Amino acid sequence: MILLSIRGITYAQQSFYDLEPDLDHPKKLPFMTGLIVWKASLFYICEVKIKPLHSFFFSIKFTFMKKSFLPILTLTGVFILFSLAGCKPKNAGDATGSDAASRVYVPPGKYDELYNFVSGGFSGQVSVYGIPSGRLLRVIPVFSVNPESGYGYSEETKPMLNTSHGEVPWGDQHHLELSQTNGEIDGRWLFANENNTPRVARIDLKTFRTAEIIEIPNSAGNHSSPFITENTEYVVAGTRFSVPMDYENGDVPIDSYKKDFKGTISFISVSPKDGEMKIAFQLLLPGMNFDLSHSGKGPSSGWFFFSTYNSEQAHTLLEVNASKRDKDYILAVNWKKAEEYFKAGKGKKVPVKYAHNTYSDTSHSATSSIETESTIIDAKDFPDIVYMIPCPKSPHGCDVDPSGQYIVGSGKLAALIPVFSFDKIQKAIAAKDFDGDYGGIPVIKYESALYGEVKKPGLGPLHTEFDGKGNAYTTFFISSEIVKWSLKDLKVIDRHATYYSPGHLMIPGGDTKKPYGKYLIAYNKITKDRYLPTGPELSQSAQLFDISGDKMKLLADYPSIGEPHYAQAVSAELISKNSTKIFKIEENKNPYVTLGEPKSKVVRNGNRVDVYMTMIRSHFSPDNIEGVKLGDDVYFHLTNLEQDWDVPHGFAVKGANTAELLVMPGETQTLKWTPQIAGIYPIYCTDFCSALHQEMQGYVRVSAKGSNIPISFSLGKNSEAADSLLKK
Ligand code: RUQ
Ligand code: CUA
Repeated sequence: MILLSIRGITYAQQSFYDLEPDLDHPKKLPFMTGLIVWKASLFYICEVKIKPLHSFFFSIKFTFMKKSFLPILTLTGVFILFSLAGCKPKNAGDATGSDAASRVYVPPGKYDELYNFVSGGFSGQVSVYGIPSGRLLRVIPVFSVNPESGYGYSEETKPMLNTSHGEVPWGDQHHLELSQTNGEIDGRWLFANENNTPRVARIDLKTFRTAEIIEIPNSAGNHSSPFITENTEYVVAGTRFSVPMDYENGDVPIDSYKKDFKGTISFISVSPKDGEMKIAFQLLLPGMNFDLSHSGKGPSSGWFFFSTYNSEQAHTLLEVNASKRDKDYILAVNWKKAEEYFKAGKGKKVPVKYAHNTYSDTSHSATSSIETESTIIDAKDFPDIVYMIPCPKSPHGCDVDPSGQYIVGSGKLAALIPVFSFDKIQKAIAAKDFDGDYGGIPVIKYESALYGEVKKPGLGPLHTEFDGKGNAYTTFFISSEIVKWSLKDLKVIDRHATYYSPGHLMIPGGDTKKPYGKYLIAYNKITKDRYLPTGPELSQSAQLFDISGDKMKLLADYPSIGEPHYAQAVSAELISKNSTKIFKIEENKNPYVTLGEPKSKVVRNGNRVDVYMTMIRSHFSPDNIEGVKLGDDVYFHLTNLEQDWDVPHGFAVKGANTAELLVMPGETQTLKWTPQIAGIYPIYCTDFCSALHQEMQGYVRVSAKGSNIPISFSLGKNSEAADSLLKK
């Protein structure tokens, strides 16, 4: 009942809170009134109807209802009210016209203007779209095994998914950041975070493949990541969940949160030459949730900003307990200073265990090694590294404008958007204009850091990007809209509905010094009625807007893969000119490469059988193999001898429970196969590679254990019966 009361009050409170900013937004008034009636009725059900009955039956029933139905009911209510209140434009589907169609039309055979890299959320992958067409160009496997390419299945790629917890085959990928030089996208690498088992990946944009994955120790739920500094000196990784540190005993009661749980922000250095990542140092911070971040630029270069929530340090029912305080914090981190301390040996070395995996395009294999040490810099011992700035109501997005002067914090439950000024932050620090400390870290006075507030912007601000023309665009989850406002006077200029509930948004280069303010894409969490129904699961959706004029214009909708969070986009030219077409066969250093058909062979070593097999249009060599026995582990090492762009060959063998392979020109990949039943096993190519692709096949004979059939292999050696038929 206490819980219900809290819930009821939170709803009621929230409703009034929500209403406040919108009183002078007449269109929203009926909607807001409806919302309040709706929430009040929930409150009524909770408090008035159920409380007097107070029966065991009802509390059970309500507990169940609360868990499973309440959010759905609320959501349904919001949607009903949306349509009742007419918040949704009359003809949402017709909001675009033929002009919009021509703006996104890319004629057959023509290229898109931009590459758009989109995080896959719970799919663990990254997808690549062409903009403005919205055509899906590729899904890049990163943190999840991928049946399309054999990533995570082939012997060569398995180590990429190794962690200190063993192999993790499915991750949760939220944010992406393209590498930068002087605050501008340089087209070399794409960084991706994994939340669940904290990791950061680097994708090579020559090959569109994951080149490196580094695990983050002393972290859990790596959410404020992988944001980068202006010259890609560092990629950061801030823990979402505070936890006991890996180097301390973690077997503690959960309610010892305040005492034992800590947060960290890791600075991963990136080698300017080849991009290789290394955890340089980790900042130790008070226990709370770290959410998002962005680096400074221009005047604020050398600084990094992070949003945090749960400064209440709650460890249960966070939806209520972490929303109690009026303000949480934005962290301003002087990373240059921290780096100085680190280089001067001021950090503390601690024992940890984390995996570092790299993929080589010459050996065509990954290696995984376990690192055992990390350097901790305890922020409270160094008073000039970290400062906290109060920010209303559980901030989520933490975005820095192209000039590097303004830092925007988006409080999920706030009725306004605070914009902080870097100059004012510096002045406040110099004048020690503090309001006490939080866990030993100085708290700058809100007013002293504040540039101004965007008043009555909308409901549920989440993320902000910039167009480079003095405007900011913020997504509003609850009121389902994008709001354009001016950085100069913080006035709202335009608003446009999205369908529905946008999370992140992206303007190409929108978080760099040089945004390309022509397009904006909103990534919506809920699609409901936007596409043909596909059973209980509906796809998330992207919406492309033209922002070149004063008013935003909706151009197109297209479904996305997994759940997109952040995204990046860049002019196609910057990436396409460097795209790898083939791997040179003479540079292939895979230990199991077969350099030419005459070298193909099958070798037995105890119960291990290594098949050195080649592929070229349209046959395998060898394609007949005998002498494999039950109890053998067979390793098919496939080398694709092609040296032509876009001619991969596939490989499949019946009954293989380690998937299949897709091998690129000049590459070697290995499939491990442990046959379970004696008999004849066809093998074949799975990728339609030539007119005679269906002929690209062969057989493997598997004999009983202890049989004395010797290993033999051949290509083109037909039986006499078959050859005599040929002669006829
Ligand atoms: S999040 S919808 Cu994982 Cu970046 Cu804000
Ligand atoms: Cu090779 Cu089909």
